[in-house]
Amino acid sequence: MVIAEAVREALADRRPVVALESTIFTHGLPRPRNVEVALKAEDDLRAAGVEPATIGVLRGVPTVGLTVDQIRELGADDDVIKVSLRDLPIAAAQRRSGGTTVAGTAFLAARAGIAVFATGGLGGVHRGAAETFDESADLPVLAQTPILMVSAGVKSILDVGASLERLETLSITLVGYRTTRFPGFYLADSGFAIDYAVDDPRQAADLVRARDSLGVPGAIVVANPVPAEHQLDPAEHDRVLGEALAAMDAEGIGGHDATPYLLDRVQRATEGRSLDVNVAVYENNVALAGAIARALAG
Ligand code: PSU
Ligand code: MN
Repeated sequence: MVIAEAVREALADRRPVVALESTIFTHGLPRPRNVEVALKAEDDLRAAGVEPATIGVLRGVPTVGLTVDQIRELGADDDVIKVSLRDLPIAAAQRRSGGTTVAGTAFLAARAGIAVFATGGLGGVHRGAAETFDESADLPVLAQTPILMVSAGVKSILDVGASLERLETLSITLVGYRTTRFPGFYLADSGFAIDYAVDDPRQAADLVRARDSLGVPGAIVVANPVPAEHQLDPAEHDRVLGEALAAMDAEGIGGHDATPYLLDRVQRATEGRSLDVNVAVYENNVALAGAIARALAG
């Protein structure tokens, strides 16, 4: 694995660093918006005094701190694969380029010594998982990865209740940001309550210090709702998602194709409105992750 010099220096100087995933721009968002969003996230962090570390696999090399050109290359590559943790050895040995999921990114970020990570919405338990066993590797990997993850809950295409149960079973520390309503990715409120909240970045940083001093092995998830004025209309959300799930069933799609399929389908059915929400969710999470990284460094 390669760690970019800027990231290595920031870590050595104990300056704030935030890890960013690459599946969001290789598989989650359509071109050309994908690369614009990825680069803007980096610019926003730098403007806030935080070193961004976008993580992905470039022609077989797991890279922590992709350059602008490398982000453009991954974002335009038609053969780019989706790299969860189990796919890392394949991508490396077979010299493939890959967008790393939350699972793949969290693993590489923690190995590089990065403490804070931002995504849009975590993976979780898919609907129908009682039959298919389809649960994102994001959850078990976070259970064994000491990182703080900012996410707008789990993606609303999932079984949110089951995902919350699995977060509990897997001993992933979970707090809302200024709320005890669990966010629903496209929606500020998924309809589920959680037990605890933090009210500012300093309190989130306190959780990291407590976790580390106790030796608790897994991740802390800070569930950050999209501001209500940016959320998708709940009625439109429910209707479009119902149609997308039915279409996925009819086409027999599952496994690692399920998440990109559903996100794309919802984006098209909402004529891009869900895409704007997805981007707003992500920017909101990147900003909070930056503030937490600063609190942790300061
Ligand atoms: N958040 C987004 N868009 C995405 C993802 C997250 O706003 O595309 C990606 C993340 O990389 C996450 C993955 O890890 O979706 C989950 O896929 P799966 O359910 O196959 O594990
Ligand atoms: Mn899956």
